[in-house]
Amino acid sequence: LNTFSWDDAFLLEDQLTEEERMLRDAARNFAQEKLAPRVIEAYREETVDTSIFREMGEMGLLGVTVPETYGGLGANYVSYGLVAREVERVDSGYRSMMSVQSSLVMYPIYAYGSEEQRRKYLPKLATGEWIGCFGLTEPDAGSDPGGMKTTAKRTANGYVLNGSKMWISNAPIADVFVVWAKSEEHGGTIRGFILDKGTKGLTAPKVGGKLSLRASVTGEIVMDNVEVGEDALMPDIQGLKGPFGCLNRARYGISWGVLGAAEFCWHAARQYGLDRKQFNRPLAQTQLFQKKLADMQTEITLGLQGSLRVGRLMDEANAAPEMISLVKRNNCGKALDIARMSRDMHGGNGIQEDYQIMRHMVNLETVNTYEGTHDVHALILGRAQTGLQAFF
Ligand code: TGC
Ligand code: FAD
Repeated sequence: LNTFSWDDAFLLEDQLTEEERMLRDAARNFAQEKLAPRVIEAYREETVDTSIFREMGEMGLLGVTVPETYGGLGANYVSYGLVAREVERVDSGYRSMMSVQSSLVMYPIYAYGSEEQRRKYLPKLATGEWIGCFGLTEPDAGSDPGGMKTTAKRTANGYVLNGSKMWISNAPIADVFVVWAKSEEHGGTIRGFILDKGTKGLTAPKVGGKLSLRASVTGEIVMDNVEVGEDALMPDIQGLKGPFGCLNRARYGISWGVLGAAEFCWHAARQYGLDRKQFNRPLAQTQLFQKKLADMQTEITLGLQGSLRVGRLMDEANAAPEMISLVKRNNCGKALDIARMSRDMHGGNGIQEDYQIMRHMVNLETVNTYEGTHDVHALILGRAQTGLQAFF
């Protein structure tokens, strides 16, 4: 029998290809060298550093799965997940910036857009020269996006959009806005539009007062008679399956990402327990402490295997949305539990910014809520196994 690697219990490493490991290592080095040194201050001061997009673009971390013809990396979904894990090991907000750009802006333009739209937007989004955002949620339509009020009405040359979106990552700094609206011309069906910053009537004020995800900026999108040409409509998608198709990819990436944050909290708790003595022995030499470490190790190991399995199925085009709900829900909930446990195991130091645990913990509160709350994913899984839908 083999020796046991405490931090890679099921030998995930052996299940990756050489290419996947190389990209993962590059993402890890980038995250540790470029992102980690600035995150504590960025979080405290709630400042968003837009140069991060260009730096991520240079590293090839934007649009990992988008074909190279459009500036992407043309890599697989397992690679995308591995990148999310490395970025979120530093901060969920940085992963959010990366995953909105990749899965919620570049993916729909690639999958649903016209050739002109792909050529116009994707290369600049891939380099990070342009920043994108994704507007689905509204003040009165969160878990139930089908209840959105934003409308698109036909004009002689295109469409006029009215409505407002709420809680939109990257919106205040965005150049490109992918927004979803009910189109009168299409009988009230939801359609996707690409809006450019600076269009008359389009504004994106910042949402203030956030106590979570402070290194990533969040805003509203206000559309007051925003007139666009026909070329703003993404031609190849209709209905809620448009935004959900993007969310499948982002939710999958999150399932890996949160485990990066959880691993940070677990490793820190282990080290803290080895270093700190109380009652004349290391904290790590107590049964309760070891039980908590074992729980963390178990959940992270199982969660990573789950995400890897779903990633491989995505790469074979054999994944179902419910599989993604399962790993998004499980891994977010478990990562949040692990961060809370690690906070506790650090005692008073657990609330101190230098230890970085509390920041991960409060970030994970957001990640457990966005892209479908923990309970909404339970209802998706409940519907899939009973055939009964319990949303309303
Ligand atoms: P439902 O009747 O279930 O479905 C309507 C249509 O959509 C299709 N569909 C999907 N297609 C692809 N992938 C999926 N995952 C899909 N889920 C549903 C479905 O087949 C149907 O198609 P058709 O052709 O028959 O019309 O719709 P519902 O209104 O009953 O949905 C209920 C529910 C709760 C499942 C859904 O609304 C939901 O998932 N709610 C959660 C909302 C959400 O996740 N919002 C995320 C906003 S974006 C965000 O948070 C970004 S944060 C990013 C960051 O910073 O990292
Ligand atoms: P609600 O839907 O009002 O839910 C409140 C509570 O009720 C939750 O616990 C929920 O689980 C529960 N609940 C809801 N319906 C049911 C039901 N039928 N049965 C039982 N319980 C139910 N959205 C975007 O479009 N783009 C973005 O870029 C984006 N970024 C975000 C960034 C941040 C920092 C945050 C906080 C949110 C972001 N969101 C974004 C919005 C996010 O997706 C929503 O907050 C989320 O979908 C939940 O919607 P809600 O906040 O309206 O909560």
